[in-house]
Amino acid sequence: MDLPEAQREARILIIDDSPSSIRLVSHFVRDMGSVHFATSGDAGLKTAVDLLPDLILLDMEMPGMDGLETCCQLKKHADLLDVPVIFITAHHGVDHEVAGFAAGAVDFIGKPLSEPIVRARVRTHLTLKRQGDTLRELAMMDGLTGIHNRRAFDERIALEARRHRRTPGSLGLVIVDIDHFKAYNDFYGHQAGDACLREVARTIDANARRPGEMAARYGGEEFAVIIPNCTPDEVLRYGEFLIEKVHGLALPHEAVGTGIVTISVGVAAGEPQSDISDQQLLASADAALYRAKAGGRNCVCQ
Ligand code: GH3
Ligand code: MG
Ligand code: MG
Ligand code: MG
Ligand code: MG
Repeated sequence: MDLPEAQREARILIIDDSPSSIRLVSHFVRDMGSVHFATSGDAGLKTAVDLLPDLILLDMEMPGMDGLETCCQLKKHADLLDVPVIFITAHHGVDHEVAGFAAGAVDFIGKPLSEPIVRARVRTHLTLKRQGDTLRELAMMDGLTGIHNRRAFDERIALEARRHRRTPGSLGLVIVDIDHFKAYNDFYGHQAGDACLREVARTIDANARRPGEMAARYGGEEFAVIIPNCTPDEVLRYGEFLIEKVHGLALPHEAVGTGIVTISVGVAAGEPQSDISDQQLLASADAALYRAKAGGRNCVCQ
């Protein structure tokens, strides 16, 4: 899981048709993050989608698409919904401000611009944005292992199952369960059990880094991996690959015959463009995992 999203340098986007206004505002916020700009609503929208800024300073009065319309368009993008927009305007008046807030803005700064006011407001909204980002990340992270949690997994698998119905290529799902983990806890103690879970989680997560893939802690000692665009053969081989990786850790497990920690894996793949639901895919991988356990563990079934 890529965590330090909330720790990186802030990105500030200024959308304004006046170059002198852009120069002035850029100067005010020069040390508060990387500063980017666009000189029209259209260009600003495109830049915002690519850049995913942490804050947008938006001029109200622009030829073509004005600030209000630009703000409405920005808020239609799921990826930009949480990006604070501050209006900069020479127009004062209640109606004007109310319209701005209704369009999704978080704040207003009136012209003529004062450097301390611009800096104070930008700082406040960047702090709030960072706090929001941190909370969103924490809400999706498993506290023990640091990888994605069940909530993140549930959201992603539902999204992938929907996407899968419209696109070619099959959708692969892998469920991993540590073998004889109760015996591990009984033998080594719960703290050692936690450390073992972290090791296995790190290994699975490190091997689910291609675009679109996601590893998550699904439950106690169970993990799930989503692999988009993956044939049944490929997902089976991926399951074997994970078994080898965990085997390669050679974590001692003296309470069992193998002498080391092993995993059992169940895999499933939704046929291309079939309308299999996330629940069906899960049930199928779960049944496969059950067969892997019944078949002696330390193996993968489909
Ligand atoms: P099997 O090979 O059939 O999967 O056997 P198992 O012992 O692994 O399965 P079982 O479901 O009987 O036990 C799972 C164990 O995982 C029991 C539970 O205490 C342990 N466990 C679940 N979550 C945690 C955790 O967060 N930390 C630790 N240390 N143990 C956990
Ligand atoms: Mg203007
Ligand atoms: Mg289990
Ligand atoms: Mg069990
Ligand atoms: Mg187990």
